[in-house]
Amino acid sequence: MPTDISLIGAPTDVGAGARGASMGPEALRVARLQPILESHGLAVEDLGNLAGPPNPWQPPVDGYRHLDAVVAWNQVVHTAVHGELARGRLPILLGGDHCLAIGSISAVARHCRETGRRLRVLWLDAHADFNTNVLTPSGNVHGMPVACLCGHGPQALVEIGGHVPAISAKAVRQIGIRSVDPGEKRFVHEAGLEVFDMRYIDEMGMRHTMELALATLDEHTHLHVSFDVDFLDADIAPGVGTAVPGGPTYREAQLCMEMIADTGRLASLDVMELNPALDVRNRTAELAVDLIESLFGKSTLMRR
Ligand code: 6HN
Ligand code: MN
Ligand code: MN
Ligand code: MN
Repeated sequence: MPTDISLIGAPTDVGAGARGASMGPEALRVARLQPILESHGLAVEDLGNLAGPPNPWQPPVDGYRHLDAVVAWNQVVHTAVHGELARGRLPILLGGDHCLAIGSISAVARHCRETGRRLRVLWLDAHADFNTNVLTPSGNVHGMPVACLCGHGPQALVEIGGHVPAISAKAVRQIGIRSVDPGEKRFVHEAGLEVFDMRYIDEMGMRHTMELALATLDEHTHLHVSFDVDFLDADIAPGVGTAVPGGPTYREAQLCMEMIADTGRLASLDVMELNPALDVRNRTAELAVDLIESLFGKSTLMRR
């Protein structure tokens, strides 16, 4: 796992149904993400914020809201994330809404193809984000990134990484899922996505869930974590645009992050959907930073 980290801010909410995720990168900085990671011996460079078009705040056209702006933002994210991977660094994308995972994960997938690595994506989210323009109830592209990455979406998004599909559904493990739209549900099954939903976590526990989600990693695996902050239970993480009750508790989320850290394979990260306009005194940003610390190996006691 690289220990040189690059923070990349992507201050936009073009793919979301509520305004405010555009302030996510700054809230994570205010919550001291960089100094806290540095306190664990990591070398962290903050590249500042990417630039893209403003949010037009228009209704959907053809089942997509703001498709042009979403494409433009994902192109700059793709270039930035791929550039940092090529420099041998570990990019942390500070979102921004979750549509930007198209740019980020397509860059990771391209880097894996170029370097002969095997990709595993952990999608931590309340939502499956597997809608299409036909299935979507909202037209918001942040509900579509996994489908786009698997080749189901508008050409301009599906082709961003230059390889279609950018990833196979087999590379993905979804964890924490508890809100899936009716048509989306059928499509998730049809595509064969591996989903560890809240029912599964309730019955089997977070430990067993993560053992399965992290099974069959090896030294050639590039592990990407796409952390949608609404993964967390809405009671502990109010600062998100699409909060859903019944998510992982603080302890379950910590264990999830710690078990990912233990693999030593984490090589890129998205931190998405944090919405400071809906937060309470930056509490959700601070919680996200606390969990990211665990993801990078902070543990209560020295471990053998
Ligand atoms: N997210 N399934 C809903 C939709 O509008 O497609 C919600 C999507 C939420 C997306 O939180 O990243
Ligand atoms: Mn590369
Ligand atoms: Mn979500
Ligand atoms: Mn999401």
